[in-house]
Amino acid sequence: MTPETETILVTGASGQIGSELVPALRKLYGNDKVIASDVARPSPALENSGPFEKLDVTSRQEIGQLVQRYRVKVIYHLAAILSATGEKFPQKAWEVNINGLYNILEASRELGVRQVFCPSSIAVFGPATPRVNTPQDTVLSPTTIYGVTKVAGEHLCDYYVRKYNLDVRGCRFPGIISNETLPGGGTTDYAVAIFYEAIINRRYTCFLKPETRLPMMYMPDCLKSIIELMAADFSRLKHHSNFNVTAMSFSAAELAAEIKKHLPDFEVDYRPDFRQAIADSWPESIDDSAAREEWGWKPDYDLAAMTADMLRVLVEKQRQGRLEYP
Ligand code: AKB
Repeated sequence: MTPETETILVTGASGQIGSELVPALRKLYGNDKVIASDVARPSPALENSGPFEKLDVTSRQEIGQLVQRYRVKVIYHLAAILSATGEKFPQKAWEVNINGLYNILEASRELGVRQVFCPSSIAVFGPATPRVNTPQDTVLSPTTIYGVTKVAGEHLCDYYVRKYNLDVRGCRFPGIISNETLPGGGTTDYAVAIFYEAIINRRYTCFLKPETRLPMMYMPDCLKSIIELMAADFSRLKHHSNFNVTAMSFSAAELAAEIKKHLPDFEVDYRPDFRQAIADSWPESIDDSAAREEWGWKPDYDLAAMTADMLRVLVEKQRQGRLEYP
């Protein structure tokens, strides 16, 4: 567990996970102990609840200055370019995902950071990997640049564990479904957009085929996995930065049918685009038994519970005039 006196830095704090992880960490460790950072402008909620610093993770100097100024001991490194944006801008994906991570690890090694969390992704897998119940330790031959950076990132993190005794941990996240901040530039983003469109327009055009099945997780489980993995006893971990974690798997059509149980007039049509090939290269479901054995991972939300909660929260936001969707 992070000692209460330690300062925590979160990169990519304005993103989908960061915007909910920062409040969760501030609740646990105190507002002033958690420095939120991002290249993008913070939301008022993020800015008003504790320190926020503009940070470009491709600048080693900026990271070093922040770590020194706040005497940072723990870093949650969330800044990344996701799969769909990565295919549009592969050089940028490499720059942010690889050079950014290298800068974070080097600053941590040099400046006495104690612990680092860096998310990985189901994008580490590729067409040659078993697609159903994908094992923890298996073929990693991704076909996207995002996947390539995540495989390299996992190995780099594990190298710092072995070589420098830096405590680096990470999960291979599936698609994350949330109702606070929209995801940006991912292939699994449809599973968030569909809820907003269902509530606002009762119609959604999905960019994946109806039968496309992917592993997914609701944000409360995602936050729980991060916090529990970081608190786990290091000596019990056989893996470090590459834990498979999952909560549910569903196809686009199954998600639409679940939403229809609550909103019977909801209609979906399907117009697959370039993201279909990315989704087709990823597993349908993954085996997270290593995470369960090594640090007690267990999700709380399945498809039915997640759908009911997403609709409850978003409908309430709409009632209060706070439902923001581009
Ligand atoms: C994406 O779709 O790129 C991400 C991921 C699965 O890592 N949500």
